[in-house]
Amino acid sequence: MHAFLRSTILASVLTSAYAQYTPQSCDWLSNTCNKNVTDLNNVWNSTACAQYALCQQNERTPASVLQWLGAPTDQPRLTQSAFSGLSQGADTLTNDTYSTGYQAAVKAAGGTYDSQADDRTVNGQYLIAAAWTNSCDGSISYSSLADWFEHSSNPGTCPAVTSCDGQYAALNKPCGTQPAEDNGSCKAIRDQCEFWITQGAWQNEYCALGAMCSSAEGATPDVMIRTIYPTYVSNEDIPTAGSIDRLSTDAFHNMTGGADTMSLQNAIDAYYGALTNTWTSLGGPFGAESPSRSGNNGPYPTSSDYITGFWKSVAAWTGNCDTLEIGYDNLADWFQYSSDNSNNSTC
Ligand SMILES: *[C@@H]1O[C@H](CO)[C@@H](O)[C@H](O)[C@H]1NC(C)=O
Ligand SMILES: *[C@@H]1O[C@H](CO)[C@@H](O)[C@H](O)[C@H]1NC(C)=O
Ligand SMILES: *[C@@H]1O[C@H](CO)[C@@H](O)[C@H](O)[C@H]1NC(C)=O
Ligand SMILES: *[C@@H]1O[C@H](CO)[C@@H](O)[C@H](O)[C@H]1NC(C)=O
Ligand SMILES: *[C@@H]1O[C@H](CO)[C@@H](O)[C@H](O)[C@H]1NC(C)=O
Ligand SMILES: *[C@H]1O[C@@H](CO)[C@H](O)[C@@H](O)[C@@H]1NC(C)=O
Repeated sequence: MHAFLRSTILASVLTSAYAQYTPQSCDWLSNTCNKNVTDLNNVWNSTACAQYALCQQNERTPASVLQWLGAPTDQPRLTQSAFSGLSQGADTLTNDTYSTGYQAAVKAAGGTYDSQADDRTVNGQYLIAAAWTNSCDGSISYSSLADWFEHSSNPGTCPAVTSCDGQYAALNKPCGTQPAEDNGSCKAIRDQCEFWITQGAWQNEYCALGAMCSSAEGATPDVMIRTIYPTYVSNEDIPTAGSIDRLSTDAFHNMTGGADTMSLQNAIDAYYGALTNTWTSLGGPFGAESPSRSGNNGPYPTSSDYITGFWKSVAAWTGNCDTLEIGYDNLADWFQYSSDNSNNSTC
């Protein structure tokens, strides 16, 4: 079973190295959005630059597009005129008007659009912006999209919904920052998760704990999984949180010490336990590493309040604020479904 998974991963890496997540046609737009032709004091009045920022979003934020242009950071909001260019004159931006407008923009920039290569990723770009603006119903309004241009680059600003279709995450990176008490501990947990993630993230306690602590930096389970896969694996080959097997009852009982519900104290113990005598790899490529106990510990959080913090947001999502005790089904649901329904509440 594991050998099968590994060879699948390795084989798909070879083909996906060529399948970039950014549409291949996106670069053409730098012919019509660049520092020579764009009004640098009103960049988001340019349909071409708005298109470019949207098709680059997995690699560059709108703020880094401005930086690349050498334009001031405090730009006026996206103008209605640029929005109309994006939406082909329609009041709202839909997948259809976005795709049609994008294809026209590529042609206008002197480029060619290859449906086979780009339809899926262009649709993916649309869905990312739709999720960020909480517009999964199929259309993005002018003001929501203007908000995306204005705010989506700001650290700590998380998307409303991670993904409209469970395939394309709104951000590949966490959108916030870890509190100081984390002290690098969450990364130490995620580094261990890497050894087993291709066998199903929720089949081991390291990835489970890693998803929970990553929520402290605004990363959903989907984003945590994508963070752990190497960048050479294309998004389409990375499983989403909801598409893999539910939390294993073994991993759950390891974290609860055998109890039927997981308490705050269990979470604290499991977290510190996972940082004690940590795993390291004796070698091998991603998906086929040889994990071994290192004899090393930590780094531990500087305070267990850190664990209390993320545990409370998980407990709020599962509706267990009264006791902070979470049963197996509820916790397993959090791993599967919280990426598509981030909820952002805490106890
Ligand atoms: C801008 O114009 C300069 C001078 O004509 C040229 O050298 C440069 O390549 C142009 N840059 C872009 C991005 O078109
Ligand atoms: C925005 O772009 C449109 C179309 O290119 C142009 O007519 C208009 O004058 C621009 N508006 C501003 C404020 O620059
Ligand atoms: C999005 O629009 C494109 C072009 O119109 C189309 O090929 C694609 O099937 C659409 N995707 C969805 C999910 O509707
Ligand atoms: C549970 O813990 C035991 C003992 O540390 C370990 O052997 C086992 O692999 C763990 N199981 C899971 C699913 O994490
Ligand atoms: C915090 O991290 C530093 C650097 O890794 C480490 O030396 C220190 O022991 C950690 N603090 C705790 C409480 O483990
Ligand atoms: C997230 O929000 C809290 C507080 O408003 C609710 O109690 C939870 O039920 C909700 N969780 C989900 C999955 O919607």
